[in-house]
Amino acid sequence: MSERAKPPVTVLGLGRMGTPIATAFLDAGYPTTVWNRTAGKADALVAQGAVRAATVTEAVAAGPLVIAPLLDHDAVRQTLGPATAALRGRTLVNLANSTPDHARELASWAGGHGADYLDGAMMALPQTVATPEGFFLYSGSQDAFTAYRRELEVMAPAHYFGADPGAAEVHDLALLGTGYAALAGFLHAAALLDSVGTTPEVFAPLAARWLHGMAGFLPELAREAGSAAYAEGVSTVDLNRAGIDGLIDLSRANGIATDVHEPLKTLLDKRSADGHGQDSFSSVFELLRSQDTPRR
Ligand code: FVH
Repeated sequence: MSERAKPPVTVLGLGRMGTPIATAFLDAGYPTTVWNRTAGKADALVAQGAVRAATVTEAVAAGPLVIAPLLDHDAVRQTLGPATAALRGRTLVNLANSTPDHARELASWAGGHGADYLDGAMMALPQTVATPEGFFLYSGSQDAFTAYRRELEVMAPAHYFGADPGAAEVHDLALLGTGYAALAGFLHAAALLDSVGTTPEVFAPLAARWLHGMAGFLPELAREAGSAAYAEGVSTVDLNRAGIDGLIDLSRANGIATDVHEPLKTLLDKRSADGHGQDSFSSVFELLRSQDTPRR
C-alpha cells in the first residue's frame, strides 16, 4: 500500500513556538504555508521553502490543516475572524494557551463555520519542539486527531484526551500545577541551602537527581490515591508531619520563608487530627478531591 501523500499545512503565528513548528513541517517535507501578523517574521521560513500567505484567508485556503500557535484566545479570534469563509472543510488546531471554556467556545465557533476543531496544549519549549522531550496534548474532534495524527506527531508526541474540547487545557493546567509545586519546592530548598553556603547552581544537579527518583514514586502514589488503599503505604502521614515540621523549623531558624510548605503542613496536620496519622502520605488526596466525584 502506498504511503498517504503529505497534505499542505498552514501555520498561523510565527512566534517562539510557531517558528520551530513551521520549521519542523518544512524539515519533514510538508508543503507549508505561513502567515504572521508581523509579516517579516516569515522571511527566514520563506528562505527555507515556506510559502508566505498575504492574508489569513489565503493561508487558511492553502490546505486542509490549519495550525495556530498564536498568543492566546483573543489572538486566535482576531486572526481568524476575517477568514471564516475559508474555514469550511478545514481542520483547525488551536495551540494557543486557553481556558477550557475558551477552547469549548472556539470549537463551537469553528464548527459553526464548517471546520473540524482540535484544541492543543504544548508541553514543550521552543527548543524542544520536534524532539522527544516535548509533548502536546489534544482534545476535540476524534476524527481530526485520527486523520492528522501523523502531522501532529511532526511537532511533538501527541496525546488525545477525548471529545470535550476543554480537556487538553484541563490536563495542561494540572501538569502546570505539578510543575509549579516542584519548582517552588526547589526554590525554597535553594534559598535554605544558600543560607548555609551551597549555591543554587551547585544544588541544582542534586535536586534534579532527587526529582527524577521521586518521579518513580508516582505510580505507587496514584495506585493508593486511585483505590483509597492507604493502609499499606511505606511513608505515613505522621512520618511526613515530622519531616515537614523539621523543614519549617530549620527554615525559620535560618530566616527562610516557609510559605511553600505551610499548606502541606496544614493538610498533614488535618489528616492526623482526623485519626489518619498512620495512613499513607497519599491519603492527603482525600482532603483535595471533590466529594462530588464518585470513586471509580
Ligand atoms: N514560549 C514558551 O516557552 C511557551 C511554551 C509552552 C506553550 N506556550 C504558549 O504557546 C503559545 C505561543 O507562545 P509563543 O511563545 O510562541 O508566543 P510569542 O513568541 O509571543 O508569539 C505569539 C504569536 O502570536 C501572534 N499574535 C499575538 N497577538 C496577536 C493578535 N492580536 N493578532 C494576531 N497575531 C497575534 C504574534 O504575532 P506578532 O506579534 O509576531 O505579530 C506571534 O506570532 C502561547 O499561548 C503560550 O502561552 C509558550
